[in-house]
Amino acid sequence: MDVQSDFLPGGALAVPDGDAVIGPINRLARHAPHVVLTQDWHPADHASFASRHRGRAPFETIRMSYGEQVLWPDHCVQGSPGADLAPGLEVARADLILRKGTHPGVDSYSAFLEADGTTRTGLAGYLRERGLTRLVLTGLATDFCILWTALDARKEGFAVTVVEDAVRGIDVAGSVEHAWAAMREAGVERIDSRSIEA
Ligand code: VGL
Ligand code: ZN
Repeated sequence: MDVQSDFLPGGALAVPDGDAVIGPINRLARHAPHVVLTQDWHPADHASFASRHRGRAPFETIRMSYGEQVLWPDHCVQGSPGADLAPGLEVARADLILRKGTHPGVDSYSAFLEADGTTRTGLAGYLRERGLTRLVLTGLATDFCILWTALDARKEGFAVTVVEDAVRGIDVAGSVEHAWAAMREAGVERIDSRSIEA
C-alpha cells in the first residue's frame, strides 16, 4: 500500500523509517501468488491538503461533509515525482496497480471505500472475481491506509494479515497504537514477515 516517494524519508509526508518496508515487501512479493499495489493519487487541489484551507496547518483536523478529516501537506499529486512508486520497490510482479484518492473533495485511505463511506474503488469485486480470499497487507501508513483498508477488508469478509515489520505509521496523537488495537478487535492477524517467508 502506498509505497511512494512522498511517504519516504525526505518526501512531502514522510513516514518515519518508511523506507524500511521496501526490503520485506520485495521478499514477501516473491512468494505471493498475486500482488496488488496501491498508489495515493490526488489532484493538485485535493481537499485533504491543508494548503486548500485558509488558516489551517498540516496535521490539524477539520470537519468535512463526510466527517473528521486530518489535513496533510500536499502529497502524492497525480503525475508528480512524489507520487511515484518508491525506487527500489519491485513492481514488475504486480497484477494490478490501484490508484485512490482521485476525487478532489473526498479522501481515501482505504483501498476499498472512499472516506465518504459510499464510493467504492472496485477492489472487492476485483479480488472476488479472481477468487482471492486472504489479504496480506504491507506498506504505508499503519495508522491510515493500512488501518482503513484492513477494517474494510474484514467488513467485506476477507481474511486479513498485517505484516508488522513491513508497515510503518505516521503516528498523529497515538494513532499507531489505536490502529493496532482496532485491527486486533476486527480480527486482523498480525505477524512478522520471517514467519511466512519460506
Ligand atoms: C495516507 C495520509 C494521507 C496513507 C494517504 O496512505 O496512509 N496517509 N494520504
Ligand atoms: Zn493522501
